[in-house]
Amino acid sequence: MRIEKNKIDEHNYLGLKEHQRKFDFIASDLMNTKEILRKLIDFQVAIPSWALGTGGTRFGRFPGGGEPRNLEEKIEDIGLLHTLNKSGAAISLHIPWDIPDNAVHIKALGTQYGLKFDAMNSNTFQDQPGQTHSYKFGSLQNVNPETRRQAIDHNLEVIQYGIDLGSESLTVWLSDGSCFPGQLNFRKAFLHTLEGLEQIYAAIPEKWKMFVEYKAYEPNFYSTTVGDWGQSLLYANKLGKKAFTLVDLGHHLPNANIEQIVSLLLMEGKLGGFHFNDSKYGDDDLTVGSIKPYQLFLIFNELVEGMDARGMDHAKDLGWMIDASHNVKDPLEDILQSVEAIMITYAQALLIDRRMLVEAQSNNDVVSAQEILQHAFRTDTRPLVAEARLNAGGALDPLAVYRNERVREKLIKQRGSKAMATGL
Ligand SMILES: [Mn+2]
Repeated sequence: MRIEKNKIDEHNYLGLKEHQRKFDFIASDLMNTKEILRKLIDFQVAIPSWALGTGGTRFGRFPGGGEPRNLEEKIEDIGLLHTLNKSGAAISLHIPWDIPDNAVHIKALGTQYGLKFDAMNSNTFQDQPGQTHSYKFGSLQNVNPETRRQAIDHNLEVIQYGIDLGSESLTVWLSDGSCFPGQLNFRKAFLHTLEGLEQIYAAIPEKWKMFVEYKAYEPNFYSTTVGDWGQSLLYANKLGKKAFTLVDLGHHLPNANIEQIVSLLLMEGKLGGFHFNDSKYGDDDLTVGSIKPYQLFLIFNELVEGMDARGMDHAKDLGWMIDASHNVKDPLEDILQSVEAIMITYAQALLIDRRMLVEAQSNNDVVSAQEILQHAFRTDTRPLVAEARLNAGGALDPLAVYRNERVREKLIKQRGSKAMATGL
């Protein structure tokens, strides 16, 4: 389904006076409102095709109804979200959950909704029906060369789908690892994986980026073969200039200093992409900003500082993607909340007084440094984000429009209460 522009205009008209009051208040304090609004408008986050259905856990899944039944409907849903918030102009596909049987048609459909195809994701963490070799004991690390070959071939196939759709990156996340001491020779597992990644890398088109995503644990609980940013960086450095590390917020051991990781990867020119989510304990895949908003702010602080130091374009030079999905919310509402949290936090990071911060740091003025950061973090940037959205043709309050328009009810009517999206 689509939401007509006049519905959004109606909603904006009703909220405009109150919005203007709030926006004028924050803008009166800023010297560079126009520049901030421009950056907010340009900043786009890719939505993963697997976040459109209710995520399950290994204990069960509770579908909410009206989930997209095919790739076309997934694109339709992401298009609908983008109509509302104008910040999600890209879709990230997962193969084999979303094989584009007719790439020309799928690409054209994306264009109709103003969407591009962001990073392609391969899957060698589960067996597909009819698959010759099992990934039970890993894919690229596997002791059987034929299993490794199969995993490489799958990635080559994913690259080809990406080329057809106009994507420009491949994300490789491997669940490879071991559950028990002695199960694996770490060195051999690493070298096999490197050899496989090299073969995949060789098929990466010149303009593309290859993202090597790491994860501390789960589904393997003793070792993971791409387990942390150090291992990912090792691979990326060995592979070459088109290979980068991808940071997923949920893929660290508890209390890891993710902002420091981000800063150093950026310094090395090896940070390629980012998966947003939030967590309390492990890879919980909760809504962005729902648990640790200050940590998200500190990460954005390093992203903005590090990208500016290298003269990078915030909107284009890193891959921004949401990677979250869970059991209890309407997944589309959840994505609206996640994107909103990202935009609010990005805006806060843009407000940090960099000159004052550098001065405080060079004087070892710890108190001022904290004050400068927290002043930005405690600024309510929601009116800035809403103004940017208004200028871009979106809704002042996307969630309110979504609910007023009874989108979920309409989707259930259209697709049925038992419709289930492919994915986890
Ligand atoms: Mn991820």
